[in-house]
Amino acid sequence: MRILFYTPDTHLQQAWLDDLRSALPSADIRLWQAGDDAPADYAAVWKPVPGILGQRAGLKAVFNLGAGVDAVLQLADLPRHIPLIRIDDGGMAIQMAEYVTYAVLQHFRRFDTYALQAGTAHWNKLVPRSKADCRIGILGLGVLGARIAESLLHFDFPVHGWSRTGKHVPGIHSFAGNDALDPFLQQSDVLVCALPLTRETHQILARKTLAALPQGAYVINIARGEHIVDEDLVSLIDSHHLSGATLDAFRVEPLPPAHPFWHHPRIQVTPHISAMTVRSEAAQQVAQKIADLELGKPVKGIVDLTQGY
Ligand code: OXD
Repeated sequence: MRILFYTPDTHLQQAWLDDLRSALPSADIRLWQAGDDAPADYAAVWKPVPGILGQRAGLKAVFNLGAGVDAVLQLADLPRHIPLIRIDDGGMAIQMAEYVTYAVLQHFRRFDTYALQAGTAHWNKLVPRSKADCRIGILGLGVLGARIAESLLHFDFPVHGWSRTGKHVPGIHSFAGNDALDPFLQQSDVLVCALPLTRETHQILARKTLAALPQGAYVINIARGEHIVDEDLVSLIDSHHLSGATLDAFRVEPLPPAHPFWHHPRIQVTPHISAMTVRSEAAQQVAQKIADLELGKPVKGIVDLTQGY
C-alpha cells in the first residue's frame, strides 16, 4: 500500500514519517516532493499545496492531519469523489478544553487585571465576579465544543452553546440556527469561538455580532482568524463594550509583528497552540481507518464537502 504524506512544517516531516511508519509498518510511506506524480492509495496531509492530491492515480481517501479541514477544502484540485477524513479528537479536545478553561478562569478571577497591576507594583483587591455574570457561550458544538463545555461545567459556570443545526450536549442549553444567534450572543458574557471555518461562519464575529454581546463580554477564539473582523474587535474593546480577548488563531500566521493585537493591553495572543495534533495518536487513527476502509467497513470523521466540516 502506497501512502503519500505532506506537511509544510519541514521540522516535523521526519517525526510524522516515523509515526506513520510505525503505525503502518507494511505500507510504503513517502513524503511528497515537488514533481511527484506517482500513484498512491491514500494521502495523509496537512495544509497541502496544489498538485499533491489532484489527478493522483489510485487515491482512495485523503486524511487531514489537523482539526480544521478548511485548508484542504480550499484546494482547487481536491478530488471530490473520494472521502476526505478528519482525525476524531485525537487528543486535541482535551487540549482545547484546558486552553479555554485557563482563559475563562484568568478572566473570571481577574488574573489579567492583576497581571497589569503587578506591572506597576499596585496592590489592589478587586471585587470578585459572580458566576451568574459569567455565562459562557460556545459557538460550535462539535467534538471540541462539547469537550470545552464539559470542562467548564465542572467549575459550575452556566454554559450554553450555538450550532448551525441542533446539538444535544448534556448539561447545556443549546441554540440552533441563524435566528437563534442573537439571543445566544446576548447571554454570552464569555464567548468562545470553536466553529469550523465555512462560507457561513467567515467573519461571523464582526461589529454587529460583537456588539450584541453583553457590556464587558470577553472573547476567546481558538478556531480561525477569519471568524473575526480584527478592527471591529479592537474597536469594541477600545470603546469598553468588550473587556478583552484571548486569541489563538489569526488571519495571517505567524501574526505580523506590527499587528495591533500584539501590544493591546487587553488582548492575549498565543501562537496557534490551543491544541496540537498528537502525532502518534493521529497516525494510529489513520492506520485503523485505512484498515476499516480496506475491509469496506464504515469509518467516522468523513467530511461533508458541501457543509465544509
Ligand atoms: C487546526 C490544528 O486545525 O491546528 O487549527 O489542527
